Amino acid sequence: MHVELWNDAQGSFHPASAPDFLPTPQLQQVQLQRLQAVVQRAYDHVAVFRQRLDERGVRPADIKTLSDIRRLPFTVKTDLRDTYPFGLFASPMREIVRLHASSGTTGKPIVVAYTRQDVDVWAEVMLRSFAACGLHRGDIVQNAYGYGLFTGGLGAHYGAEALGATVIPISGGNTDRQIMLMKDFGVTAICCTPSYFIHLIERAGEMGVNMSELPLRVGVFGAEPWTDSMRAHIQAHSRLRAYDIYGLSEIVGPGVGIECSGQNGLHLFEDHFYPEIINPETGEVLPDGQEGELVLTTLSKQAMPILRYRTRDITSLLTEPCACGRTLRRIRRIGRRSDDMFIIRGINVFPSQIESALLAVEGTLPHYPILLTRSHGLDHLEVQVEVTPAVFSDKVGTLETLQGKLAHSLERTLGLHAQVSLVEPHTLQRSEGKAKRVQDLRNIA
Ligand code: DLL
Repeated sequence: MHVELWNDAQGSFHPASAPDFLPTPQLQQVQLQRLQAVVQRAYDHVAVFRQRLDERGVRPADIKTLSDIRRLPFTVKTDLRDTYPFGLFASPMREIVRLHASSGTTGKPIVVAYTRQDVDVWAEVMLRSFAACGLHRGDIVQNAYGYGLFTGGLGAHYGAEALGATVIPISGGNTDRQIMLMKDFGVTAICCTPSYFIHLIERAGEMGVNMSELPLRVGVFGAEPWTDSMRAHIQAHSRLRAYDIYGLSEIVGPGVGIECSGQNGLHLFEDHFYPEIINPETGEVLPDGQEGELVLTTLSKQAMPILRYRTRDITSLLTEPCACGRTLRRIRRIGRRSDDMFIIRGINVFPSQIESALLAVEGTLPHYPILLTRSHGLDHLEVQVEVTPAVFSDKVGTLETLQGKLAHSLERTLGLHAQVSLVEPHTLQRSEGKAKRVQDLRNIA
């Protein structure tokens, strides 16, 4: 990790000497060198990439400028599914020190891998993220992102440790304990999903703890879309400033981009992740400022380099320079996606996963409206399921058993609890075109 180079004699991190402030021509030089190396690596070690480049008649040596990136093929989520589990790895297993996983579009998760150097780069971008929102040594960081296969917990953990902050690795859940520790340990920063923090505010109120009287200064919130009005709510009910952090497992996890004190767009760590914005319909690259789908290329990943990954997240690249002085380009906050994935309690869910979980149980029909609501800051997922006439005419006990089986199947597939409501045959509205399965009543758009 280069972080040592950016530390002062006391070992404190100095953001000003990090690449965040490189003059653009120098940054572009770094990007080009890394792009050339990563394309070569992907070509040499990953059969899918080699085959796709060969099909287009493109050789790694053809990448002579940054705009040559447009000659490379896109990578999409299903490529990770189709090569499950290890087909995109560019390093042998003995060099891979970590695996994480995230929801795929069907039952199988997508798997991502890191070498020692990848883990260090990840810690570096998370450290730079924390520094951008004003954290430093001496801060006490409560990390309520989930630890485990999800990238949130360990990603934030390593970054906060690299910064030299004190980390409380509490993970998600256990709300009352979160509040007790916040109070007793004098926590100054919290990392979690914004919806969970809203829940924490509410529960604290019930427990007689006034968030505004705690020393909390900074919230690092992400993993799901949230609006400026949610930010206003959070900042009005606590003393902290709420910062938006963005990332995705396929690229690294959290730490792809973060807001600075300007809270006006997220700086991308583009010395490691190269951004483009495309028209999601045509794939055409759009000029800066125009809204479209964010495409990212990993510039330094060893274990799993990804070329031009279509994130499905809709945003635009902001062109004006930022008052903070960072030269890293910014993206507008992400409010929606171009596919049907939704995020509930930080967990990514595709309707297709719900379908396969339901159809794995006998006695249901493939009509299943999905209802998302929020109460007391907590997201709630309800799936209505139409049962077959045969099951319906059966005894009440049969319906209850079926309901239990469906809930269990959903929980196993999605990793979260869903309420299952059974309805009579032929009562749910049939769609006449593309089924709009998800009704999101959480007021976050
Ligand atoms: O959610 C990584 C992460 C952890 C980011 C903690 C921030 C904090 P995945 O589970 O792979 O990774 O989900 C990635 O979540 O493509 C977006 O659609 C959405 N997402 C993540 N951060 C934000 C954000 C992590 N700040 C998917 N705003 C991404 C809006 C976000 N959407």
